[in-house]
Amino acid sequence: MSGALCPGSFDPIHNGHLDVITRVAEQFDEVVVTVVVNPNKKGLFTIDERIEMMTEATAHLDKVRIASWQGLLVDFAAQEGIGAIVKGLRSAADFDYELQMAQMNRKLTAVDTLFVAADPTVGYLSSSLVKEVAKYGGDVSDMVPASVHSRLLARLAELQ
Ligand code: COD
Repeated sequence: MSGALCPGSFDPIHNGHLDVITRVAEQFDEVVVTVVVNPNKKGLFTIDERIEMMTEATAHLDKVRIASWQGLLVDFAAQEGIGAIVKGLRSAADFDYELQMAQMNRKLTAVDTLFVAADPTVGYLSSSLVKEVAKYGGDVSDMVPASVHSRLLARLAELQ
């Protein structure tokens, strides 16, 4: 069985992430979507909340499993017996950042990184922009799954 890792912060998952995950699931037998824990960065949502939202948003995708990991991603790939990391690319800026990580990961182990070009309908999305727009009252309801939207509005209201 060939598997792929789709890693990220997913704080929170948005429709650009979901598009990439859906397309990767069409190409691989199993996709392990991995919330990477960064202990130095406090997100808007806890890791458990992110996992819950991602589990709900991908419930219709049979081949997708949600996991979390703290540490080097290549160690998680080795633990899972997975040889491919798949990332979405929105721009040349993403490419510059991702290429360096892909080469480092290749140097550390034999893992390959594959890139999926963002769909033009959702390629402008990032978790930070979605949070910023929602914080100032902008409508992000068609940028995130419905359950994420309600949790996002509730969390922002709590913080006010
Ligand atoms: N359309 C398509 N793809 C998108 C979109 C969009 N609108 N938005 C984001 N993406 C892609 C991103 O390019 C990325 O590939 C993925 O979705 C996740 O995005 P984010 O923003 O949730 O996550 P990032 O970029 O913060 O995640 C970075 C990682 C956590 C994956 C990275 O830091 C990592 O691998 N850390 C583990 C520690 C490690 O191994 N460090 C050494 C690296 S060499």
